Amino acid sequence: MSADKNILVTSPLIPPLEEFISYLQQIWDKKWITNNGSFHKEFEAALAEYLGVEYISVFTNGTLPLITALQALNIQGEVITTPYSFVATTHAIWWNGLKPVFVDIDPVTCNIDPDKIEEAITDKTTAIMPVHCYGNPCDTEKIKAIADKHGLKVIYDAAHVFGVTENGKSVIEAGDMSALSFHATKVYNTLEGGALVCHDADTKRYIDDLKNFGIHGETEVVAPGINSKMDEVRASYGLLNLKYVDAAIEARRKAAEYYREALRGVPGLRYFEDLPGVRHNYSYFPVFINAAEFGMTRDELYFKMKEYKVYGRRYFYPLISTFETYRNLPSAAPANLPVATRMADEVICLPMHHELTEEMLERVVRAVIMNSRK
Ligand code: T4K
Repeated sequence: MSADKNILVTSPLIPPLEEFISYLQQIWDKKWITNNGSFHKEFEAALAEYLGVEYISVFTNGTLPLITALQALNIQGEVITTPYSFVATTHAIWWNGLKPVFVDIDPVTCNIDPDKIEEAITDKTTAIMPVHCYGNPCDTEKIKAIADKHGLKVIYDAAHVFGVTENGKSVIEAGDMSALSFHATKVYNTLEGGALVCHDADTKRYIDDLKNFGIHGETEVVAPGINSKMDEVRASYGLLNLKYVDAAIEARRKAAEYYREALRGVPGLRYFEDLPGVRHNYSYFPVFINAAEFGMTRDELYFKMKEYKVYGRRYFYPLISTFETYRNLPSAAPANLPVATRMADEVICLPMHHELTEEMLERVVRAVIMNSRK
């Protein structure tokens, strides 16, 4: 009985060590360890196929592709975004010397509310950076219509949608570019890593230059790029991990099914159902606590759960717009972001990963229910 064991919010997908060692052996033999090596090339091709996209560039993490996308598209002035995300989304805008403009979210998906985007557009707006939060696809059609009408670029923060499809199509095909994260805490990881998806060979070439200091060929530097190249060790690990990700997503789906069944009808507790036509990846399992109906506040529940050694996380609280760097922006005013403010105050992400056993799931549910009025 593992009653004393901590149940953490996530656990990384790690490939079998023996298989990884055989890949390492090949790297050791070749003595080619970074700068577009053979595993890097093989990994990009395998990823493109797995994700159903044509042009993808791998990076050292998920933040640098966001920063690089803004540079590759020469974005200026103001960028419309969501406050309900990991802080890297807004930091990427800030690192480019651009002004983030926060727009409220939709309570059904926790994604930017497309109906509120147009009122935030000014003559300085050049781009929109939405997030497919928790793996729920944004309303990409509506966002595209607004962007086309106003001549804006769209860069999706696609950190949470690895492998997610909508009506059979990869969600990361939407927009001008999409940035993925392969961090340890994600559905799929390369230790640290990320990628940028674009739509044509010339743009991919330019992105590949930008992630290599802007170097093109041997003697030319086409732009002030950064060093964000993935090394051979991580590329080989990523290649290997692709073999195991489908099984991991299936295990997550079963965990989500268990939670939904066990928590159905708990007063004051809400969770997402699968969206129609979407193949989800179950990257997170957020629940939202209405204190009056549930019987305690989100924070009370969060700390009570810890007493049962169940470690949820309050993703995404506090809102990005409340951090010191951003809180004085006019769009950061809580009155401008009522839905995001409420959701951030109500959310707990329950443990969600591919190794949760039925016994662990039961313990999580018990820790939640014991503290509700049910
Ligand atoms: N955009 C979005 C929407 C994102 O969510 C993220 C990252 C990014 C962009 C940026 O992508 P990257 O540059 O990171 O590739 C984590 C991650 O560091 C971050 O990648 C992630 N989002 C964010 C939502 O969460 P923390 O501070 O919560 O991580 P930490 O260290 O507290 O770990 C959480 C839990 O995971 C631990 O309780 C145990 C488990 N864990 C973690 C690690 C690192 C493990 O079991 N093994 C591990 O190796 O930020």
